[in-house]
Amino acid sequence: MDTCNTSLAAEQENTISERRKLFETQGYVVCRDLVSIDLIDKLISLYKKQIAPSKEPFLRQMTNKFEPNELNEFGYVKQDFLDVHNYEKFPDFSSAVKEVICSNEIQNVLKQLTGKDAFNWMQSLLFDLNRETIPHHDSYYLDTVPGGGSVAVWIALEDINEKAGRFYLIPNSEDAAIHDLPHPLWLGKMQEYFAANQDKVHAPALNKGDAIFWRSRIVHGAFPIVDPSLSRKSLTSHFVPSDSKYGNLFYSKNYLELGTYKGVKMYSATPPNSKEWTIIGDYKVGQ
Ligand SMILES: O=C(O)CCC(=O)C(=O)O
Ligand SMILES: [Fe+2]
Repeated sequence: MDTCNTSLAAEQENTISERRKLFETQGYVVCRDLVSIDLIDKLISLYKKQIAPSKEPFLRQMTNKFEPNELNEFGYVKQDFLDVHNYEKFPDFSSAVKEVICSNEIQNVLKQLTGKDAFNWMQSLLFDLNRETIPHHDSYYLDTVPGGGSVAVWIALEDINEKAGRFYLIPNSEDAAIHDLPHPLWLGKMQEYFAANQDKVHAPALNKGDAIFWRSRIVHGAFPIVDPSLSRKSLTSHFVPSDSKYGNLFYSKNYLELGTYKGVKMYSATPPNSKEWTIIGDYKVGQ
């Protein structure tokens, strides 16, 4: 368990300091067999029993709205699930998410990679299907203030078939951090950067329990679906060091504190059981 590998060179085991160096230079590390399969099985079983068949509206990152599930012809939910750690009506499911994210395995790697003692868990996002995420970096949306300090993790909840469309990253892509543009223009610049750096794009094959940690300004996304009958179950989470301010390129944000789980401070964009997207205390950087 817990073998963090390089992504570009031959994937060899790394010491903690080598991992940290890779995270700093390349901007991400792939960690094989990091998360307990038992914890993932529990999470997926609750997802299949309680969440996928539910008629409840769930908060979606893509639309910032609460919407009921839409299933594709193979029975997979098309939309994303935002802040799955904050499902008050499904406490067992949310606990299973917390068990994964607050596990020593995840929390220790966060600390090892950054040298920070503690992290605030700002967001979680579960996918049943590949959403074909377009190239972007997270700092535009979510980061420390000043930026560059947040860390994200992507966890494979099943063996990911290449034809489901893999998650990819571009090593050393901080030079793409095109700031202060309106969203559509910025996304266009991200697409251009992706097209110009095709040869560098890295989409590691990931199996259930593997995880990738990346820094907030690393460009990433997901390749298109080749075989629509395949699911692509993943769980991501975003963290800021507890000694940092939270926000993004434009704002500091005061998210809602949800309490602590296994010593990890949890936050969410919305109060539990709300029916509307709520922005809590957004204010401009410097005000
Ligand atoms: O899983 C994906 O396709 C993208 C997830 C992502 O970009 C994120 O969580 O920051
Ligand atoms: Fe992202």
